[in-house]
Amino acid sequence: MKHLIYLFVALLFCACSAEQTPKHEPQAIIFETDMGNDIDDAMALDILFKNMDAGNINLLAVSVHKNNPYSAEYIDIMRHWYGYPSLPIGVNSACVTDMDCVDYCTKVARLKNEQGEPMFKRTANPQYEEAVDMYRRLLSSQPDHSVVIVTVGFSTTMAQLLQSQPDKYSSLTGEELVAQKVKYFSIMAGEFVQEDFREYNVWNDLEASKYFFDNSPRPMVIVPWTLGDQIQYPGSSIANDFAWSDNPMVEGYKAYLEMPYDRPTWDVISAMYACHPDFECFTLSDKGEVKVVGEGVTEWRDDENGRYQILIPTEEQRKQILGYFIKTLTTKPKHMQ
Ligand SMILES: [Ca+2]
Repeated sequence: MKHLIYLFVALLFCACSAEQTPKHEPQAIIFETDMGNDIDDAMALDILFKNMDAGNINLLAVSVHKNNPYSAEYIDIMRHWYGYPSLPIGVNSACVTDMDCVDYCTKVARLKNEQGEPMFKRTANPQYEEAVDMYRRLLSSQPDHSVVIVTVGFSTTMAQLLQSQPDKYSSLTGEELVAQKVKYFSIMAGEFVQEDFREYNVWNDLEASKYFFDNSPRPMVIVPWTLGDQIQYPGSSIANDFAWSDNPMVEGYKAYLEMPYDRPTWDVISAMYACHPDFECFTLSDKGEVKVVGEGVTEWRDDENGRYQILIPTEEQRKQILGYFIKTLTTKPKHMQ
């Protein structure tokens, strides 16, 4: 009986769910994404919208640094579908682009329904703000050390933000503004298990990655490549759990690779952590520093005064994280319930 009680208490602590009653004010979050390069960005944005629904977070904006107009259009489709059509979207007209990826954003934007009309609602003639301007505008109006930036693509915009100069929104430089307003970065980047591994988000904009890791004035909680690979979202869930509606995330998943396939959840973990840092589904490494060397290898150095920590959940916690993903992604958005 005693064991059963312990089990119950353990389950209670680890019952991570987007619907859990918020313990505090909604966490302000900005989502920085290379939407379109891999499907985990779309799954991460789903997690953020579901936590908006639950009152856990206040998603201030989405900033996209993939230089393809369909990436912003896909995010626009998602904000309509999840019930947040006025959510600000920022775009970066000075970014690098991986053109070799399978572009599910374009495919989903072009989908038609049985009447031959676009399958998903979107904004007519949308106007998007430049990403760095949007960050400066939003950050300057937020309380000090209050905003979590979930950054799950290249570091292009983050480096540009740190290097930005005073403007009409703030008399502070970008680095000063981030130091004052950002709580921490929840970031998917790098690899610390496999030697000489050049991680995608790091090498695609190498100079920006080096600048960001060297100069960030605020802490980072890092999801490395191996962790994302250890938690695979099951393609069977995509195939079986979403019959209740056409869904842009699901259509993106189906368009990205040949179904059925399981997919690592790199960016999804960074999004979940920002929504639930207090939950006992996560273990953090000791503090340290990260150096980007060569052509995109990330080196870790233990340092008790370091700015960075790596997420290192146990095998049991990884199962709980996957359970959270399946439960949350398959939940209907609040406005459809
Ligand atoms: Ca990404």
